[in-house]
Amino acid sequence: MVENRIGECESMPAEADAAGEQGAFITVEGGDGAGKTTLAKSLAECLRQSGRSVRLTFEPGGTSLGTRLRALVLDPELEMGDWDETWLFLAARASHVHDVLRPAIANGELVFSDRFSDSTLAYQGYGRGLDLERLRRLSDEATQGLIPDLTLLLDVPAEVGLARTRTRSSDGDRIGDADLAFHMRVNAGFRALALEHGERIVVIDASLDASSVLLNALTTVNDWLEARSSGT
Ligand code: T5A
Repeated sequence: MVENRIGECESMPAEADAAGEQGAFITVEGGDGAGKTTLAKSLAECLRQSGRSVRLTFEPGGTSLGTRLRALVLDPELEMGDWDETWLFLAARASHVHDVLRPAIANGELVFSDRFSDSTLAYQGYGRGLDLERLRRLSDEATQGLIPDLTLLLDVPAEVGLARTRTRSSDGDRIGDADLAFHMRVNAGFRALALEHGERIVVIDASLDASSVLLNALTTVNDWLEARSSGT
């Protein structure tokens, strides 16, 4: 259940974005157990309380096809090559983009996606060692050029994130169960992407408690919405 973090939500002005009907696409990224799902749900709740039309979605998933592909790609019993894994994530993303993301953005919704293309670059590129330029080209085809307006990158040491995920029961996760060195490469990859795309990726310290992470993320989203509505 999502905690109702009233105090943090109150920091969100009701009329933060004068152009409230304009859609936006915001992604939440980070390593396993960084707290993306927790944050995305709380953010969506706060923004809905401020009267916005908010869509919360995730990858891999978000569509019927994506849900089936998620089960396949995370199945610890299933062996697959690194490019096979990549194609499954890209297929899930393509259906997510044309069935969910583009229509919701066009409809004026504030769309939050728990993971998107940066995850493919961080996990399959930096983590698995696949060619980054090829991944970028394929990703661009899968998304038909859709780029997030803003990305919140939750940064936490890999061992802290993994410890968080391992406190809950799970049937196993083919990627989450990879060794610590893999997850450290993924995190380093996310940080490299943040340096490369400083215009849209904001790094948030996710080793803080969940309320502080939410407050920092709300401030970031609010600042971005205000800057957009004032045209700066
Ligand atoms: N993947 C995905 C790829 O390899 N390539 C791709 O292109 C894509 C899209 C599944 C896997 O697929 C990989 C990455 C993943 O390995 P996922 O379902 O998003 O993707 O998997 P996870 O990142 O593992 O998602 P989790 O739900 O496990 O982690 P979250 O969402 O980051 O963390 P969350 O919010 O569920 O929190 C985990 C625990 O920590 C607590 C929560 O209560 C929960 O118990 N928590 C905190 N504890 C302390 N302080 C905080 N600030 C906390 N925030 C949350």
